[in-house]
Amino acid sequence: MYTTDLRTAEEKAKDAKLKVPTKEEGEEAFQARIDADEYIEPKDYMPDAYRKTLVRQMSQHAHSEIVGMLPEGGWVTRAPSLKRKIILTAKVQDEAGHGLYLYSAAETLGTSREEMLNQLHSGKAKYSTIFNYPTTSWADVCTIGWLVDGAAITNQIPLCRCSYGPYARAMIKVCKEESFHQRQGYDGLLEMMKGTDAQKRMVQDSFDRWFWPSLMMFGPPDSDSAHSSQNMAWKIKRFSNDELRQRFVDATIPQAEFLGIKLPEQVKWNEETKHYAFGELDWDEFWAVVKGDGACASNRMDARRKAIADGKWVREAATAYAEKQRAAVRAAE
Ligand code: BYC
Repeated sequence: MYTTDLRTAEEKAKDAKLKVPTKEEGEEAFQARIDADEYIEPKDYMPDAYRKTLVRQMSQHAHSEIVGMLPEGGWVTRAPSLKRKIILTAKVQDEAGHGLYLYSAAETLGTSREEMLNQLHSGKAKYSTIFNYPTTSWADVCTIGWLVDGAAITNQIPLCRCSYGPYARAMIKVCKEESFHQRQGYDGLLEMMKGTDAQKRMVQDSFDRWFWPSLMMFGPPDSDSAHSSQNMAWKIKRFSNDELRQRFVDATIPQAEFLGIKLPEQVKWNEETKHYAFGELDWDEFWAVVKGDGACASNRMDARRKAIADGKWVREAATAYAEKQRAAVRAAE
């Protein structure tokens, strides 16, 4: 009789004695590895919910990188000098690279890039709220570098120690590049603050519009964060949304003061806590933007869908070429 089981009788007897762990035992052993700060790798056992939340967060992160290219990409031709154009082009290309690392890392969990992109384009998957705000001046491009990339670094440095190995490793390179982005943005603003009154007003106006949305990048308050407690137990997140938001405010306010920006009245140093207080954010606005009501939401998705449709022939040509190469290799063997 035909059989695919090629084990000897001895091996079969040995295997029969092996005890298959129950789901509970598997999850306990998994949590013990997390508690011991071990990295979880793609072929290791992981609970379905761990896999699911990682695909959710990593794909949302990847989508944010490629949607984030759109507001800045629109300014490449309008950058004020050749130097600024070159720097901005490099930054926008870096964001594409970040998307690539993140989609690749997420694919190791068994969801294809095509599937993740379909979820973005059908409106099922989220991307960061910040990219649904309009970029109306050159100062906005610099403010995005300073505040948006600055907030991203604050969030992503702890992700370099995330329990899922491929995500943690992707974050190390991303953070190095984001820190260049943050500095180029701040440098652009410093330059403008040395300029005319109109340039200074442009910087102030830009800060006033982007400061609050940049604080919303850290997600809802801890009390409303559905995923935080489990994701912290799994060491995907190392700090809560509110902790990271506070860390970002504390680092950013002295930088704003150095620039000569007038701060919102809610922002005040608290001598007791040794932190800057900043009052309550407009959480109704946050949830409305999360649900797709942002000023630029439909533009962003139209641009993404157009890019996918326009690039179809390139993907088909690349696939046909790769197939031709494989056939040539097979023929030569
Ligand atoms: N925007 O339970 P919570 C960049 C959703 S891009 C939209 O706290 P979690 C850059 C959340 O998904 C940087 N949605 O969630 C690129 C959840 O909804 P679902 C992007 C948000 O996951 C180009 C619900 O609200 N960085 O650097 O524990 C140019 C409840 O939230 C947002 C990342 O993506 C938001 N802001 O924590 C320049 C970092 N916040 O999924 C720069 C990786 C929350 O249940 N992501 N939601 O339907 C994270 O660290 C976490 O996912 C978050 C949220 C802190 C964002």
